[in-house]
Amino acid sequence: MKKFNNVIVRRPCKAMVEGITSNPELGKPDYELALKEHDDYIEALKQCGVEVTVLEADERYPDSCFVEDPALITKNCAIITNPGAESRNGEKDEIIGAVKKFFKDEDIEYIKSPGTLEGGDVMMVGDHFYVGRSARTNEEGIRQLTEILERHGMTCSEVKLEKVLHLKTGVNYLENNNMLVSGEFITKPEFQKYNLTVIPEEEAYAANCIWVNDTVIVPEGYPAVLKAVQDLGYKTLTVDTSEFRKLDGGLSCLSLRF
Ligand code: CIR
Repeated sequence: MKKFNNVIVRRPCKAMVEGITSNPELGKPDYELALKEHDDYIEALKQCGVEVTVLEADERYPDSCFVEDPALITKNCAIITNPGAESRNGEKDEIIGAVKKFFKDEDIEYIKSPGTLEGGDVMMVGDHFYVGRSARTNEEGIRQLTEILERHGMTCSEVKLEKVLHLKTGVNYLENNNMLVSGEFITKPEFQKYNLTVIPEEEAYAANCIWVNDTVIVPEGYPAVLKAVQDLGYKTLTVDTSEFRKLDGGLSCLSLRF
């Protein structure tokens, strides 16, 4: 099934070495290697049949390659978020130009302060959106998102997060009722209706896989997850994301897919 035609990514900037991390013990990202991994990521997306828009690196925002957070794109509207991380908040103004190439002004919505929201907290399952209440996404942000989605014919429900950074750090939907779950999401009542694949603790990072037009891109180096996804019947591609992992980032964070 071809669902996505377009993807937006932003090149990593040199300042990424100063990006936010909860895992400083992994060390600073190697910028040159990050660029190579980003090239591979773009190539994998192209193999999934999408047109990739590549935005220029923005040195003012160390985490700006994680374009999933300042915007949320749905089939009916685009939503510019209001990132809860202070050093990232300005990224929302820099993604608007790219979004405007695909959406008319009246179809672009905005999350406004005091509401905060980051796209990594939003998981799309058909016309329903699960949104994680996290350190980055607050109650008012969720209220505004719900109102916007309902106005555009979609629905939304909240998932409380206890441990992970973003909702999609630990749970991802692979279409066809298939969902990858790790850690705190394994037992969430709202996910029990899906065909759950439980990700082993030692490969938890790889819960962040992305479905792109019937291919699933899996981070390189997680054999149990790769096999589980292949056993579900998907064609797979792997991309090494080692340098983005050092900043708590994964495959979904690096693109907007629509
Ligand atoms: C941050 O802490 O905001 C970045 N270092 C990582 C963002 C990852 N984005 C995502 O999970 N959607």
